[in-house]
Amino acid sequence: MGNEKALRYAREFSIPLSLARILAQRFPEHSRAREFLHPRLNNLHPPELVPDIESAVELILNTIGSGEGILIYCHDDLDGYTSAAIVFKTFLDLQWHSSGPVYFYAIDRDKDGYIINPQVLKKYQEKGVSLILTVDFGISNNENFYIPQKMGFKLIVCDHHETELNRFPAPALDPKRGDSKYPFRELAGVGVAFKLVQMLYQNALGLKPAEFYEMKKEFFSIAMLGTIADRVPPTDENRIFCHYGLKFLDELDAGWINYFKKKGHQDKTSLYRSSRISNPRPLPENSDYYRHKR
Ligand SMILES: [Mn+2]
Repeated sequence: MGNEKALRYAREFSIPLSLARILAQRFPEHSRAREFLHPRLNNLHPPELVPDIESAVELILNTIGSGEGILIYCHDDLDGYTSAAIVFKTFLDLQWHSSGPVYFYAIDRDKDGYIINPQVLKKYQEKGVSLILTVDFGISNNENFYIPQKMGFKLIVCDHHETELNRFPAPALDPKRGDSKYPFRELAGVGVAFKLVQMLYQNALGLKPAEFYEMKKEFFSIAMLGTIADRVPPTDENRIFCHYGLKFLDELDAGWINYFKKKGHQDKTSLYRSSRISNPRPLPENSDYYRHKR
């Protein structure tokens, strides 16, 4: 029986029998096997299904429109940095001349632990920040909601960690929430950030999903790095991010890709692998780096 399936997979997908045997074991359902071998952008789930995403988008677009500043508060690993990177790039894209500054801050585990640091927030409040957006961080502790809100900030938490909370005093985007209707709960932090920026582009610029994917190929490659580094299961949307992230590298001429090439990672496969074995810091450490008014 198993052998019959393997033979069928080998024939239909034009792959060696040894590979078809493994595939038949892992994916007895034909459509799942095909999806794994040939990931399709069409199989990405609608971002609308992420909890609280509509209110988060509204809050962000209002903040950008009103000229107030935004602080992206991220986890200090590759998933956090890549999440911050695509959100940061999106905010710059959607800004116009009267928009406020956009900053990012990576948590300092020794100094801050896993609770938002009010001293850090205070510093950015003085620089005109009114909205805190956490990425790959924040959902697991109540304090991360109350500290910014007590200080008068607007807040959005965008995360993929488990949480025992079931009431959220601010938009909390996480497919692992108990009440989440999102069809795939294993996204990395950068996967959730990808969904958020997709909704932002779609709402702000009136794009369709396919147009967004075409316009922002780089985001697939960035999402690929965080997804691999966080070691989330390489299935469903995670596989789509990695498949297309790798494919699009060839077409992209971005500074960070050239950086990896210059560092001696000569081909795209080694860039893919290096996100597993190294933890590069593509963003300046806890920096004051920001872009103000274009
Ligand atoms: Mn993560």
